[in-house]
Amino acid sequence: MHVQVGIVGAGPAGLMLARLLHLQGISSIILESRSRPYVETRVRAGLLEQGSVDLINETGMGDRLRRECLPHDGIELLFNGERHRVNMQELIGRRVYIYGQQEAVKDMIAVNLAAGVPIHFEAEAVAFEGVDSERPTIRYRHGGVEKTIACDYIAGCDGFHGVSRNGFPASGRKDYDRAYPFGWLGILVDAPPSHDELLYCHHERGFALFTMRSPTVSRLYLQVPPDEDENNWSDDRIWSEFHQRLGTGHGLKVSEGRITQKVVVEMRSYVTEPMRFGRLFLAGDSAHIVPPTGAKGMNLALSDVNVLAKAFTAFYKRGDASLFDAYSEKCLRRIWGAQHFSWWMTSLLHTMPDALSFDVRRQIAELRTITGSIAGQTLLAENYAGLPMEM
Ligand code: RFL
Ligand code: PHB
Repeated sequence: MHVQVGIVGAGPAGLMLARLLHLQGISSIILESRSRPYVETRVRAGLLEQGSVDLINETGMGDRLRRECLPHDGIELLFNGERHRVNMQELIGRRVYIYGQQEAVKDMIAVNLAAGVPIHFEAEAVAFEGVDSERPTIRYRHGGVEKTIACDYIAGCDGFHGVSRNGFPASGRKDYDRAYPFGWLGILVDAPPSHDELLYCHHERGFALFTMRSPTVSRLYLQVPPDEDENNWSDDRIWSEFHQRLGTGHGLKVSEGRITQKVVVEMRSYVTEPMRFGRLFLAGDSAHIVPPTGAKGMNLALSDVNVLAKAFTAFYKRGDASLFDAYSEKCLRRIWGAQHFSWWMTSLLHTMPDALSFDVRRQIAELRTITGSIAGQTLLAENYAGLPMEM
C-alpha cells in the first residue's frame, strides 16, 4: 500500500492534519494504537483558543462544537482571599472556549471517516524505515500481524509516549526537559460549575483550578505531590482541600457532586529540536509538552499541523519544498512562547514543596502586579487566549 502522507496517531494533531490534507486532495492514512472507543472517551484538554476553534470550523468539523461549546470572555485569579478578573474580550477582543478534547476528537474522527480518510484503530506503529530516503515506510502491528505502508512522508502525531521521536538518529535531535516537583489530581464531577468562568487559585496549601465540561459537569484540579496515587484521595479529602484552597468571604462556593473520575497527571515541560528529520515530521505532543496551567497543549498541536499542512500543500500543488525546511523553525517560535507562558503561569500559581513564606509573599506580590496593571493583564490575556493562528 502507498499513501502520500502516513500519519501516526489519531489525537487532535493527526486528525486535523488528515482533514487539512484531504481538503487539498492529498491522500493520507492514520494509524492509531488504541481502539476508537478509547480515544473517544479519553478525558484530557478542555480549553480551546479562538484560533483553534476557527480552524475546527473552517475545516467543517465544528457543527457540534458551535452548538455545545462554552465561550468564556474572561478568567478569574484568586489569591490572598481576593478575586481578580481578567477580561480578555475587553482587553484584546478575543475569548476562549470550553469543549472537551474527547468531544473534538469524536467530531474529527466522524468527519474524516465520512470523507473516506482511512483510520486504522488498534494499529500500532512500531518502527520507520528509510526516513532519509525517497520512500519511507511505517512498520505497524494490526490484529497480531505485522504490516508495512509506504509513504512519501511520515507525520509523527503519536503524542509524548509515541515512537516517532525514535525515528530520528540519536545525534539528530536535542531535548529540552524540565520536570516539576508536583502533579495535578484531576476529577470529573456531576455538578454544575462553581462559577461561570475558570477559577485559578493560588494558595499556600497548593494550586487549585475550577473548570468545567458543560453546564452540569465540572472538571477540577488540585496540586498534589508528583507520582501521587489517586487512591490516597478519598472524596472527603478532595472536597476538604477544594474548600480550603478556594477560601471564603468572596462570594464563591465549591459546587460538590458525585466524582466520576480521579486521575493524577505529571507536570512537565519538554521540547525536542528540530521537528523534522528527512521525510519524518513531528507535530503536537510527540515534539513538545507543557504543564497544563496555561492550557496550551492541544492548541499547539493544532497550530503545528496547520503549518505542516501548508508545507504539504505547497509541495504537492506547486512542487515547492521550501516550507518543509521552514517547518521546524516556524513552529518552534510559537512553541517556545507557549513554553514560557506555561512555565510562568505554573510558577506564579503553584506552591513549591520547599517554598519559604518569602516565596509565597513574593508570588502574591507578582499576582498583584499583574492583576493591578492593564499592561500586566493584557500580557496575560494575549498569551492565554493565544496568538492568532498562521493563515
Ligand atoms: P495525543 O492526543 O496524545 O494523541 C496521540 C495519539 O497517538 C496514539 N499513539 C500511537 N498510535 C499508533 N502507533 C503508536 N506507536 C502510537 N503511540 C501513541 C495515542 O493513542 C494517541 O491517540 O497527542 P496530540 O494529537 O499531539 O494532542 C496533544 C493533546 O492531547 C495535549 O497536548 C492536551 O491534552 C494537553 N492539555 C491541554 N491542552 C490544551 O490546549 N488545553 C487544555 O485545557 C489542556 N488541558 C491537557 C489538559 C492535558 C492534560 N493531561 C491529561 C496531560 C489537561 C490535562 C489534565
Ligand atoms: C480543562 O478544562 O481541563 C483545563 C482548563 C484550563 C487549564 C487546564 C485544563 O489551564
